[in-house]
Amino acid sequence: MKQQLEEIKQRALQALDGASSPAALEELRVKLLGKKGELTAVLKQMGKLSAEERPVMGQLANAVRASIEDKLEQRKTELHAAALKAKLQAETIDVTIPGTPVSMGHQHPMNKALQEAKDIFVGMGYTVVDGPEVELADYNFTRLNIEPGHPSRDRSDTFYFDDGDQVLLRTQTSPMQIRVMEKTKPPIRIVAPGRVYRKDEADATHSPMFHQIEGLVVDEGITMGDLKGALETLIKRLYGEDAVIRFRPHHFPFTEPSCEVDMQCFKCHGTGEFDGHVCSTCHGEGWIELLGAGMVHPDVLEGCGIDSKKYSGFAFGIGLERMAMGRMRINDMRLLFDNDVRFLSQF
Ligand code: 2NM
Repeated sequence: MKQQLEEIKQRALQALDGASSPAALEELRVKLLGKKGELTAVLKQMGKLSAEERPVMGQLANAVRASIEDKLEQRKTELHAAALKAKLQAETIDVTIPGTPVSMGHQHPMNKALQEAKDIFVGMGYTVVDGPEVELADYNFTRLNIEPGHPSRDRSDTFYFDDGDQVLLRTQTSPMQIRVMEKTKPPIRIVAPGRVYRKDEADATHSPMFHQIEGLVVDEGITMGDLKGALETLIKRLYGEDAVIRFRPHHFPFTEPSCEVDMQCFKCHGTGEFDGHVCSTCHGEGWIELLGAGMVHPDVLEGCGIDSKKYSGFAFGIGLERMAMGRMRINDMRLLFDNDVRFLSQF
């Protein structure tokens, strides 16, 4: 019986060494250690042994079982490692193959125009201020000298939230200038960029939401000369040193005197004609309107607690869409709001 056991062990270890798959290992385990296995068969003969022999053989049988189990475990580990190695080799990744490109986004042209304008003003010593888009009629109209009944207050022009026409979507960013003037002592030098809202039908030149950047300078001795210098600097930095501009008298309730500033058309150079046709950029005018400006009305200053005998100031308002369209040769304002990537990716 001892010999039988030794033989089983030798054959078992050899067979296990030769097993080349987990399935073959399992088959061997059943064959060697299972209920109908070889070892069990030998153990069943233990009853025939003498009392002295029985424990000796029992020990030996257990030792044989243990070495077969150890071998099984060892082969299992080896086969698993080999399978993993083969899998890793088969799945080698070529890291030099170009990947799927990720398309990069970029700033919206309106944001670029806004950033450009802000940079120019910051370079001239202005501070950028930000404020609410939902405003009080008091800040948006009354304190800007826009009296009750003025057409711009009409419900057909302005978005109101309440029946009393007191809360609205700001129609310009000048309420921010009022907020700054009532809280800050001169000297004041600010620009207020942001969204403004008017009940305009959307067409090639209008949108019910658009962007403005409004500026305000208040100090002792500020004159129309300062206004002209600041705006000329802005326009030349935006459109180039050879930009030709003109100041034309105008009227705003919040400034006196007031003006509008035009730039000579960059396409027809002021002639109003291009290729024998009416110039499409300036519609034959020869000039392109850029902005409105003026000396802050003394009543507006006084309304904010600023002594109009000691201080004076200038203010201006620029439509950013118009500016961006001029700078980037865009001919339809709606393109700026459509968010069509085919358009946006050109900038
Ligand atoms: C414009 C044109 C002219 C303006 C005036 C003020 C304030 F608050 F100081 F009175 N802020 N902005 C102003 C002046 C705005 O936009 C076309």
